[in-house]
Amino acid sequence: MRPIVTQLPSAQDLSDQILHHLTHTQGRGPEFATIFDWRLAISYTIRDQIVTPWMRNHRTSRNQGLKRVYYLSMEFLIGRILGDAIINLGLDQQMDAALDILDLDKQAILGDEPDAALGNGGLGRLAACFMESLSTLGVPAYGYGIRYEHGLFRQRFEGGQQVEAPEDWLNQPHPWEFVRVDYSYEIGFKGHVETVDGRTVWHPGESVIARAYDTPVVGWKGRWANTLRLWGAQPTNLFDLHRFNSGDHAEAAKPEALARTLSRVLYPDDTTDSGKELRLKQEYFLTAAALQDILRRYMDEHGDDLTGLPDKVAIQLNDTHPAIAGPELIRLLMDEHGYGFPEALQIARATLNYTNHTLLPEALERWSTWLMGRVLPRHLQIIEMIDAEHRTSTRRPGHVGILKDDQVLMGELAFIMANKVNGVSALHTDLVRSTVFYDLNKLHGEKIVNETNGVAPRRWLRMSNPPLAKLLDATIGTEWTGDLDQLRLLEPHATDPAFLDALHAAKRQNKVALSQGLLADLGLKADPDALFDVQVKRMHEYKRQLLNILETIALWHRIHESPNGDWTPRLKIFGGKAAPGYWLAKSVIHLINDVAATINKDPVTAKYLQIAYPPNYNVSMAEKLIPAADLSEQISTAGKEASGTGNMKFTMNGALTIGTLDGANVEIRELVGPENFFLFGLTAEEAAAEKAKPGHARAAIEKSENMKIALQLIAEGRFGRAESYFSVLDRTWNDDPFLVASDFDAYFDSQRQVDAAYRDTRDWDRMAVLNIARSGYFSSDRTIRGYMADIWHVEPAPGL
Ligand code: NBY
Repeated sequence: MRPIVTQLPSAQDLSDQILHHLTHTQGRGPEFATIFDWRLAISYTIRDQIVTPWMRNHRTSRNQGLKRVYYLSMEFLIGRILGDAIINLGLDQQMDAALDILDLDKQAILGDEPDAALGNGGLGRLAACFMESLSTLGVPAYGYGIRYEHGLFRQRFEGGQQVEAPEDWLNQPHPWEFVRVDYSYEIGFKGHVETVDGRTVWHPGESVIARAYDTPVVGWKGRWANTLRLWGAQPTNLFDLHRFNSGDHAEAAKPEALARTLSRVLYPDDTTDSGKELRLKQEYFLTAAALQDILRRYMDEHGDDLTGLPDKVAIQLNDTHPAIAGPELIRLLMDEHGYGFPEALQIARATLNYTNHTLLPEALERWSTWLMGRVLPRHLQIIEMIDAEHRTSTRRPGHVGILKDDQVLMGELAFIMANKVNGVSALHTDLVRSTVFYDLNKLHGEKIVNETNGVAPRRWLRMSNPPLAKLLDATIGTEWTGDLDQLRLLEPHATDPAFLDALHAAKRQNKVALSQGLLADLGLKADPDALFDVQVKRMHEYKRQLLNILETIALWHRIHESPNGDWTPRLKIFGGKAAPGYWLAKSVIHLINDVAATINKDPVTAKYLQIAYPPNYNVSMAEKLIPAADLSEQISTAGKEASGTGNMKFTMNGALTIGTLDGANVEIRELVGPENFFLFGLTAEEAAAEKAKPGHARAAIEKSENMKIALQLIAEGRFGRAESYFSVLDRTWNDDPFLVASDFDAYFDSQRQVDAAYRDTRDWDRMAVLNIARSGYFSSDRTIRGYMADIWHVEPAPGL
């Protein structure tokens, strides 16, 4: 392909175009413009720059008949778009200068953009990083998701307790999307199935229209841009005019109501939902719209013979949420295009792949056959056919299957319908083979592969950490941004005092910014030289925020015992939301906030220990917290965290990790070197054995002075009425399924090693350099290359 010679606009060009959009798109003169008007004008200016490569790439893929990747995900946790787009287009300097010309404050402009919070946590953020890396690598791809009107709820604290409020990002114009009224598909639900002349016909009882909203996703250096296509639901008939005119206004609006609820709100549970009909409908809505779109595009480009589909189409199912894609693709091939079941099955299986993100039994999706049969009657029939075929062909009639105890097991369905199944870290993939899919793996030995997660270095390093990015550019050049392995070039600098000083200064700059911003807003006076110890992620028992706060309490107690001791000053930062119905996680939030309130006003320990829990942790907050962290808390019960991706972001930003041998921690530790990582706790195998011992919790607590003290202080009501956390205490003493007690002493001791290590600033900074230098593996570019080679068998567009 010919080289791309796009001329970057100058600062003056940009400022002219911003003024143009301000006037002609926003309809505002500069003297009246609000920050919002300016942000939109700037966003349109940047969007214009993306549209050119976007359309060119679209033509290339189409004209050359390239194979495409389709990433189906119920979640895309994008966050803000503007800053990332500026960086990827290589326009940061020009834009800074343009904003100077216009006398605008860049941070205020960027900060005005609402987060697109269309995801819960790691799974959704992974999808967003993958979209960026697919574009960076020049792989023709579409992301398919739902255009939720309300993303993940907003969190605030009242009396230390989580209160949820609806998120409302679309109550203002969203400048990044293009609505495609021409790409609309009808999606049916319910109704009945009938066989006419040997052909099966499903007559849905209700239906909605899926309408496409496209957001271009630009990759590094603006060389390629793909489409994130989000579906919004529209009513098939606006309303029943007859009914309306006869005065029955509520009944007349019913079709509209169904449509509006379908894409209204993201389910806020980061494990799994309890079989809600609306959730199943959302999953089918996304999947059915995506598959119709994929088949339409394939037939446009390659004609009506769908047997060649797997040569041009690779579909990735992000967890089981879109796993209805298997039966739906078979349905389309059989009922709409006339293929027989065996052929349809074979085409579908060669096209679909499935990523597993969890081993937690309560998080594995299952739907009652009753609900499935009511909402998707034809699909239930097809699921029964797939199940029967699988039992016959594997000669395991009474064995592993999709249907069990009147339930449809979505993991089994996804597995059986997939060409490849992948785990998201080396350890997790091993556990996928040996636990959840033990039987199926024995039947299909080659199916499971590992693709360790990664994160996009453009957003998570270059954009979010300007002081470090600048230092890296000056030390090893700028190529690391598109080739993160180049961070290795830093290693020789680990012994260079001048470089270590510069690195220390960069980290300190981020800590000062956090102290003067977010932390000051919380009413906290943070010492930027204290150790910033950060645990940010969804609130979940297996992630063990409880272990962290109990250790904090024990430490507080120890400081009280010798207030003149040589303690290492520490700021503990927590961030994260609990699913609204997850009572235990919510009482841990309450506990952390109450402990913070007590400890933060204790004059005896003030020099040494503070706690911050800023509410409403989201992508934008992560971009501030991670670059300011010295210590990354990755302390899940071994065997429970599939991978983690926050752990990778911290490592590349020069935080050291305190962690268990879980998920990708294992690989992080191997790569950065065990001597540059604070390891503690039981292994996955030991944890499983420990859990099987009756009375393990009580036995472990009895052995641990520090744990006993922490629990006692809580029970005495030192932080608030003990009854508030009774359920937490009770569970810890009597059940403790995530082994907080068994790992407590190891964690406490490891934290004291952290204290000691942090006092040797030179050596800490040296370890930080080695963490950064060896983190290149955790670029999502590497992950995507793995999927390309092992799963999708696609190439970047020629010339990229
Ligand atoms: O996926 C996370 C894993 O916990 C983490 O270890 C991993 O790094 C990450 C990316 O692979 N899983 C996760 O975030 N899951 C969800 O957010 C989620 C959301 C919804 C539902 C289930 C899981 N659901 O069933 O509705």
